[in-house]
Amino acid sequence: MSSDKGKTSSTPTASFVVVANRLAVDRIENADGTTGWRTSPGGLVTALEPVMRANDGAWIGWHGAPEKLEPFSTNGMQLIPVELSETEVAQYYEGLSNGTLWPLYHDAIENPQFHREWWDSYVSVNERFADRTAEVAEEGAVVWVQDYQLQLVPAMLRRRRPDLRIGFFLHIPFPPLELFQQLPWRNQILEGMLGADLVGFQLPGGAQNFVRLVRQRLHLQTHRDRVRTADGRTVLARAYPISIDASGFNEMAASPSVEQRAKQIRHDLGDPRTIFLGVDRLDYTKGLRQRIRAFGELVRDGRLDPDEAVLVQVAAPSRDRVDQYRQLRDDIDMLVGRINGETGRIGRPPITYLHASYPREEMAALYRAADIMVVTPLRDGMNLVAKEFIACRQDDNGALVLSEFAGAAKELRQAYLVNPYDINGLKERLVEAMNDSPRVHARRMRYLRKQVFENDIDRWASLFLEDLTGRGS
Ligand code: GDG
Repeated sequence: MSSDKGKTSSTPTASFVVVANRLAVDRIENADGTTGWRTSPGGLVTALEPVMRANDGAWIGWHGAPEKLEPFSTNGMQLIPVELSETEVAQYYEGLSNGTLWPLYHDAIENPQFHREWWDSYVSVNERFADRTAEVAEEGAVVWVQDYQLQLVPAMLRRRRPDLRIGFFLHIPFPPLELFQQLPWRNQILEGMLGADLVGFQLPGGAQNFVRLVRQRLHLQTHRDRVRTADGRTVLARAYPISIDASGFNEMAASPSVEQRAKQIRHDLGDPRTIFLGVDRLDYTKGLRQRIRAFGELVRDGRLDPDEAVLVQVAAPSRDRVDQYRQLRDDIDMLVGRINGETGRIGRPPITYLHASYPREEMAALYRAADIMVVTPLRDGMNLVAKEFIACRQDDNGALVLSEFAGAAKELRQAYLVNPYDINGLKERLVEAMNDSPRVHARRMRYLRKQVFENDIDRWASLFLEDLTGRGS
């Protein structure tokens, strides 16, 4: 979809700017041995591409590699790399972002760690993102800042550029007061976010937590979803549940090559009656331990016959330099090994565990090949995997088992909802989803597909941008 050899220019400017921790690019090897960069079309890029193209938009972010990279343009989009030193990667990214904020915002499932030098690094990297954005944004530009790594950017940017229209969207849950209050830098974070004109959350609960905190901690006046700031501005705090490029997934899954590959996957698994599927980043929020234990017990207890039911678990490598993630990887390796060792037969392990990342087509083939998708996070801002599975099921068959604690559970009411901490309950739900009739599956799936297709990523982006720019309804 893009070229790696875009033109470079030293100071590109734009009237629409997205600021995110990561630049959506992958490093590629050219035929002549040189390296280049290619945009990687994730959901956010896909949704924003038309807006980007129409406005000659710019995307500012870290390119994820140690070498310095000049700005370049590709497919009507300027890409503006931000450099991070090794120490900053350790302190700002792996430290404060993923060792403090990530666990704290996810119900403190793992202990959040508080280190003052991590915070200092977070502040200075946020300053750098704000500086770079202030250079790139044209007079009166619309700037959309993404996620928990950059919560200070809105206020920093406003100080530099009061002319801008600034939006902020948090992709992960915004925690309840009791948890957020632990944060030694709680007021700074709230003030940082309040630099935006519009602060977006996945769920109304997150927006309400934010408004309550602002009222209690910063003593600002609030009314419903509005906050009156000390400098007399009004900031809106609202929910915009994120979604996926539903028709894109639908089309991909319908293609003959994906259909063929899905058949092949089923065949390679021994053509079992039921394939359970999990797809997650290897993250302790995703409830992998509970899910694998529940499945393992069902096999051990003889309620699932491993000749007829298998679990395929894809766990994409993630943050593997953070201690808690290394520990999780070892735990899961051991758990899967034990279950397969105790209950498998030659050539028939009940669990196929894949610690790897796959191309999107392969993901679509897995979604098509599966019967029961198992999405059981202990806490999740939204969870796109659940929506991707639904978008790939044009035959209205199969079922989704979904955690009550995924943001997606608020919209996907016809999934088989479950409390992932309750292993017995989870086991019952897996069996129920497996045994329900195709008619019941089809009725549920039709509802789920309607929900996902009516509320896709384009709608998400346009609702947010309409509220931010005051255009539309
Ligand atoms: C955060 C929030 C929120 C996974 N493995 C592979 C692969 N994936 C893709 C999936 C999906 C994405 O990664 C994962 O998105 P999720 O939403 O499931 O989870 P997080 O990564 O934790 O995302 C979450 C999201 O932000 C958006 O706001 O929903 O709550 O935590 O798209 O398909 N993609 C490919 N190969 C893999 O092996 N190509």
